Amino acid sequence: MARVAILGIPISHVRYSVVDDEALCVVDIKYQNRNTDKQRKDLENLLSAVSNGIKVVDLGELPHPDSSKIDYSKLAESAKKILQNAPADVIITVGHDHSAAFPLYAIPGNVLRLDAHGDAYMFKDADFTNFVISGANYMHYVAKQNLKRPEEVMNLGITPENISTQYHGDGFFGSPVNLEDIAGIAKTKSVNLLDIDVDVLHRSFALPHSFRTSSLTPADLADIIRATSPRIVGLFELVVSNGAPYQDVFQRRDLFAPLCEAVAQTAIARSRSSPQNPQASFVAYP
Ligand SMILES: [Mn+2]
Repeated sequence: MARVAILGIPISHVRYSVVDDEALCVVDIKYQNRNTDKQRKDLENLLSAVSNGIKVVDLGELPHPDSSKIDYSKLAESAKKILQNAPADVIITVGHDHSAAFPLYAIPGNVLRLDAHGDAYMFKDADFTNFVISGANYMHYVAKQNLKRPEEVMNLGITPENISTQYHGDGFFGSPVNLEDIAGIAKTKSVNLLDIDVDVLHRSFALPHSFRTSSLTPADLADIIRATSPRIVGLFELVVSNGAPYQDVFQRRDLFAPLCEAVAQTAIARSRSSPQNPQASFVAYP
């Protein structure tokens, strides 16, 4: 039976302040144990409700030894270990601050990033002195630290007026695309990670806290999931503005049921063609 696993990455922002267009200077990001417990449970229930063709596995939270200072290289290492070995066809990761997606960029493969923002604010201190990773700048860090090559990432900051890779700092990651083309373009690359900020949805579907919204519908997102067939789907910014988790987020079925259905279908398709299945990967020669 196809398997979908759930992993929480419990990083929340406590304080955020945009100082000017170029630098986001005041941030306070915390690792908060068990902060995704209710969301993982609700997501598990929703996945099981929309599809009886899958088994849902809760992987718990990405572990981190110390909550006072986040060590992103340790998180990246454990993300690699857990996600590459997870007994699952598709893994959904849930998190609050979008910087929680950062550890996923340590995992090999192409990324499609969907957001109302590019999350690649530059820092004035180009050598990263006093750099604090946040949901506004982590893609700048990914680029500058060469965690991914530009051709491995399609970073789309989509606004209602303009579908483009805007806010991406210094020209990394491609050029503007049309909304209708996203699934088609993404299909031409094999996408391992689909990194989604829920503010990429149109405001009629928005969660109450979204700072700014975009133009996609849940059906658009479901189409993109089916077209790209990713192994990892990250859902981020599942918070209210004061940093507390938006507890009932997965009870918004209008928003998340289509995504869960698409993930279940992807898991079923991947389980049938999985190279991990020895019967599928070895050809019997006469
Ligand atoms: Mn974001």
